Amino acid sequence: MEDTKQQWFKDAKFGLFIHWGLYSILAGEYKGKKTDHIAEWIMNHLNIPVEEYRELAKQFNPVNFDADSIVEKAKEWGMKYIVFTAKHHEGFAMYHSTSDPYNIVDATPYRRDILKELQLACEKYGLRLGLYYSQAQDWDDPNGFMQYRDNSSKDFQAYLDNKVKPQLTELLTGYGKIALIWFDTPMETTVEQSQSLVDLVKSLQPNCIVSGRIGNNLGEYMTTGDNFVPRLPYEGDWELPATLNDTWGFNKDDHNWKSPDEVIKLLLKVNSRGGNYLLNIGPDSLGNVPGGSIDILDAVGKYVQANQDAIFGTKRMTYYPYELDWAEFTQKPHKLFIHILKPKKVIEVINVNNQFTKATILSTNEELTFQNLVTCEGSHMVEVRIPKSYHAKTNYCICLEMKEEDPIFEPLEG
Ligand code: JFZ
Repeated sequence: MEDTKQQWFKDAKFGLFIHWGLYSILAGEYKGKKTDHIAEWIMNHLNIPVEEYRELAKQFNPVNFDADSIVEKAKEWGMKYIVFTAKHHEGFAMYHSTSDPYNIVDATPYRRDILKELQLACEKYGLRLGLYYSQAQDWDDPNGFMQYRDNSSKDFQAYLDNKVKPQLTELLTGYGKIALIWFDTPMETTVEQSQSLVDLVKSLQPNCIVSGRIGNNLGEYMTTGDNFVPRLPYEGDWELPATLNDTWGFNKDDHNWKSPDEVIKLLLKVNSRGGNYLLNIGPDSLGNVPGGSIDILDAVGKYVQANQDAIFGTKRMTYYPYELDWAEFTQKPHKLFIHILKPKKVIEVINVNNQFTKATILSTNEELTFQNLVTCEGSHMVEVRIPKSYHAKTNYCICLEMKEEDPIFEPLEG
């Protein structure tokens, strides 16, 4: 394996995104009006004036927030890194900013530095800590960009110099090792401006990775949109940020939770295409993580723990020209993993021309009967018999060992 500072990112596979800010207090509704958009955008979508929005800080008192238990859970779920919204578009700092009093310590009754607590918990449980920082949009700063508004009179450079750079410096000097900065929505940021932020990050922490949304192609990995999975394995480093319902920030009315099965399938799809799955939770105004998301993640975590060997240490799949609704594949040298997602009695994988030497249920090591076969059309396939006790089961993984390093998938002919 190549040894780069970004190797941890290539190996991470699964991370926890945390969207949390003053918008969590509103939970999707302001003065009787509901937003039909993602909840952290409520200030923008409902046109809440800055002075009114700022008042929210005075009631932010998330007494139930427990960094330790969230990070402990993330570890249990198999996640390797956390990305926390240090400052979202609303402009409020969720850490003790010394350059701007509009922050969790100086502007709220809570007065605790949430980020410091997350840092210590991450160090305790061995997870990496990354920070979301909205570098272009800032709806609180008169010179920060605001999408869907006229930004032409703004002095964006002044905002970068007076707010962004001091805050990035605080974040990269006060909270230990920062694994990555998750920049977002660059809008009209110029190449020079993006570059100056990259330079600042690297001057303070050379190993801190910069996300694709720094803009101007200066990021060190690609980020896709919510739940957008590339069709083909993607060669570079990439990450799919995803919600468990339809919002990032907490919305009390959004109960559109994905099922654990959907989430497991998505995780495997992302991993098999060589990416990391950054899955979001949105704590509420008291710091509680919605029970719905905990339940899903507990179920997903069980799959991940039982099948670690087929997730971590895997590499981007050799391209297979079929989509199977009952399975996802992952691979490692000399191993092909078939994640079984629908009940099966026999499985057939066609157009694969390897010499398979052994088949087992990954989590129990139980050996399975299998055959390398040639079809009447002359293409190759492998057939594996599933033991009776598994016929009704879903979400288990079969490990096929093979002589060759990689699967040899035959191209489609006709
Ligand atoms: C951005 C934010 O505006 C949003 O609030 C949230 O933080 C999310 C993770 O990131 O939203 C985007 C930005 C870009 C895309 C999708 C959502 N995109 O490129 O598809």
